[in-house]
Amino acid sequence: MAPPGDLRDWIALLEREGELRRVSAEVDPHLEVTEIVDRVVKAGGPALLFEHTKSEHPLLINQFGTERRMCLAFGVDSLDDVGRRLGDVLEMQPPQGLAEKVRGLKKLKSIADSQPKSVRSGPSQEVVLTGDEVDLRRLPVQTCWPGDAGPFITLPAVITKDPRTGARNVGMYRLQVLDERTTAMHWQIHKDGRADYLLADGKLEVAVALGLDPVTAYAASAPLPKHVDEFMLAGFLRGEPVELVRGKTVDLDVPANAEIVLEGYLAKDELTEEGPFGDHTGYYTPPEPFPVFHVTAMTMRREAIYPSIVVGKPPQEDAWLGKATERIFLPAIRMSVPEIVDYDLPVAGAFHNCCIVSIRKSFPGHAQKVMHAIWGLGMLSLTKSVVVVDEWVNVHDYEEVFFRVGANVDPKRDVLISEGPLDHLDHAPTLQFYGGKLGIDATHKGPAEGAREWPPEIEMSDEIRRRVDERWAEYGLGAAPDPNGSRQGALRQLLRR
Ligand SMILES: Cc1cc2nc3c(=O)[nH]c(=O)nc-3n(C[C@H](O)[C@H](O)[C@H](O)COP(=O)(O)O)c2cc1C
Ligand SMILES: [Mn+2]
Repeated sequence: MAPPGDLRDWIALLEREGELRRVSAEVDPHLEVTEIVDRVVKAGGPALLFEHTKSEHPLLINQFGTERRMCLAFGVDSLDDVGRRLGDVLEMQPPQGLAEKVRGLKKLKSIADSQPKSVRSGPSQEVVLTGDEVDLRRLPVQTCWPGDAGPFITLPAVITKDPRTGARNVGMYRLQVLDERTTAMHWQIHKDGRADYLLADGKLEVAVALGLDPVTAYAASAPLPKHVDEFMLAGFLRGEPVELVRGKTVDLDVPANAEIVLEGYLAKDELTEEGPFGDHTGYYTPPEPFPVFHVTAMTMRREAIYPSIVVGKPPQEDAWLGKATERIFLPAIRMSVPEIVDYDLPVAGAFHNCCIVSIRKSFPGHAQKVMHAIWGLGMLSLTKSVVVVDEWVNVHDYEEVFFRVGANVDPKRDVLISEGPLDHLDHAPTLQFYGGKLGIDATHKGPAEGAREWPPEIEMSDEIRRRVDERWAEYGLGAAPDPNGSRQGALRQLLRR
């Protein structure tokens, strides 16, 4: 099934699948929406389309809030399928024989087709407001938490160009609405949009797309290398190029199918206090200076739908955007570190606090090598703690990981304390951006690593297992117990997968 072409296709798909509820009661984007969504997300509930928001525009939220909806968005049965498609292209080898050549050509075509396509006009410019006509307060922008500094646009795709190369970047960076025509631009120090800004001379043009098809919206949050255009990833994952139209007041191309586009610029060195904001760390991030975004045009579809998301104490809706990234990028990570079998970024660890990784260990110090690899790999470099386990350990089963850490670790020998860059939002380190790293080697070790002879693990023999399977009914114990049976509450599943 092809992924949806725009937000309205997506809403229709969600509705057909019983994954969306329309709410006709009037609700207030000031705090009330958050409390509703917080309850619905935690119950694994549907996407919500609030039709009456004290503004002309309906508000869509929780579109990504379950694994099933994430899979619907990508048109797959499992998020690993998306990763495999990407991995297939990354691992392309010179083809041997005709059949492989044909398959290879198909893969190359899928890359060629992922390039964004320019079109002359698009629904995102049905309504064009410029200059004094622009009024951001007409959008149902949420104030998410009681301590927030004001309303924040939380699900944007922020488009910039590298002033040196012209290469496009798309990133999801929240925007605090300051008045009718300005917002703050919260790109953190490790992010690509900010790098474009630092390279700009005087001014940097920016466009912000709101209300995209779900794959393109996801792509804005994907941690690609700086020179790779997130719209290209979106085109590749959708199997159809992202269509772009020229901005009305900026020299940037914007998605033709967006519900709303904000065009404008940042003046170099014009900063404002951004925050506080109730963040995905579960804490408020304190006020900090960020650039001011001046909106020169606001273009829209007629009856535009405004998309939003709430972050806060995990788990929230963004958990599934993060899980999508975790799954989609596994094959790419394996390209650089092939001994990695699997990894898990626990939702409760806000993604950057912990990475559990299983490896095919083949030499002394291998676990330490992989820790350092993680600390040197793209956005994973900000990971605060890394737990390394052997290839047979299920990294998504946190109880099993806890068992391995408890059983296999001599803290004096197997815990590595290092230091390096940390997430912009991490409030724990003494210094912002820089601090301690923790590596825990929970793999099996032997004399070559200073351990004693490692004892064998307890396993029942296959023969006895088979016999008990066959004879289970004879024992009169009812249905055979499901090893995961009692543990599958919706929340628990989200936390453990
Ligand atoms: C809902 C949501 C909100 C986000 N808000 C921000 C933000 O305000 N600032 C930021 O720097 N990153 C934020 N991120 C993370 C970035 O989108 C992510 O790091 C992305 O890779 C940035 O794009 P870039 O790699 O092109 O810089 C957010 C992610 C999600 C899913
Ligand atoms: Mn980028």
